[in-house]
Amino acid sequence: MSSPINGEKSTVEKRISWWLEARFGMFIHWGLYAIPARGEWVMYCERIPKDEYALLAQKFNPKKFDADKWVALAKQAGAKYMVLTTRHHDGFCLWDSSVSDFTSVKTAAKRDFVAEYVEACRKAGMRIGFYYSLLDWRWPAYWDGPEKNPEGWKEFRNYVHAQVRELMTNYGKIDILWYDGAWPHSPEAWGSEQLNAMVRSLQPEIIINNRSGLPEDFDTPEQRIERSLRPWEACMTIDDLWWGYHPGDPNLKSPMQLVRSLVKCVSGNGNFLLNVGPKADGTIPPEQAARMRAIGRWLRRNGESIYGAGAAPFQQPHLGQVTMKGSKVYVHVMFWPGREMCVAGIKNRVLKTYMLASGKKLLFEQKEDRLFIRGLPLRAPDPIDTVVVLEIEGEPEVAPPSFWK
Ligand code: FHN
Repeated sequence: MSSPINGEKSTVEKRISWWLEARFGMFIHWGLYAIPARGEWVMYCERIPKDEYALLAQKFNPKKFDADKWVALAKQAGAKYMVLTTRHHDGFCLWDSSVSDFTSVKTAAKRDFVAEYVEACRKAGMRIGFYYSLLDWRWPAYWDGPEKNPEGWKEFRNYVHAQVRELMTNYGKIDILWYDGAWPHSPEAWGSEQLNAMVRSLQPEIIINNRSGLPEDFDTPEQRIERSLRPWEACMTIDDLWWGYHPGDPNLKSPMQLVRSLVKCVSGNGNFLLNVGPKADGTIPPEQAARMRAIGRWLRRNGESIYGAGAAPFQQPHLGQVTMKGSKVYVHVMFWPGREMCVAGIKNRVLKTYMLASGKKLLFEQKEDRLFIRGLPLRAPDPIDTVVVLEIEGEPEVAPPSFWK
């Protein structure tokens, strides 16, 4: 990513460097759909007529909404940025849009939740992301498309561009624009080139995901961890399937699964964006909050192996995942081998080994491309992921296997 001539950081690299360092963000899907509490696609899946669905806005008055509490939870989780659904596919805006009457300011709540979210993030030094759905199920032109309904599409596209302009203009510095919902239309149909040029003119340091139909700054594998040569971020639900609140989806991922997903992302130079779906009253379900806090507890002991870390050439599938930062190799031991561990394939001289969480130094012996670490406890000190640190000499070098010789 650096420019080939003088190693200077490229413009993209400069604006995305904080994000690559951050590694972990909290996604929030919240809106009218939290009232029926059957996920964010309830309007579409249950074919609720838009006028009937719009009645929900008269009931959406979340007295318990407290953005400071959301941000506090993100901090407790160890997240370094947040991404809030400013408008999802149902068209309901959580901000004071001048091009829509279907907003949280002009209906029962009479509140600009985006403004409250931004203020809380800024107060806490939390990086601010806006999710924005290009598609809006309420517009017939979205369903017709530009070919069938060119005039209607033009009006719809102007509405979308106007809303993005509002979000980029009225709330100060925004760090991430997380588009969604471009399908099935082309970036040309959305005017994504012009749209993102406008965004960058208003927010020169913003980073933009790849879901306006253009690659922009980072890729966004969803519900899967898929490494990319470009900057990338895997986004995941905390339960099986739903982003919006859906208590009927009881299969919440365990803290172990969630931490290991974060580690797997970082071991592939990726970020992890984990979603919570607040209730209609604005509170985050306690079972979701508990998992976020569990991640935070692990990160408080092991965050050095995540923040600013990335892939290492020394993968150890028999032990778990490996991340690296500078001269430190972090072996994330998920399959505890017992009192002795063999880390294979490191050609570098190993200077020191120790447990990251406790700092306890470990006895080790290097025999060519095998490193034996001994005197370990019989059971994993941290069943979720015990991190063993290897400090190596020089640039990382992999020793090609030769065990058959
Ligand atoms: O349809 C949306 C879905 O509701 C959710 O917002 C996810 C989050 O990345 N994006 C779309 C599905 O890909």
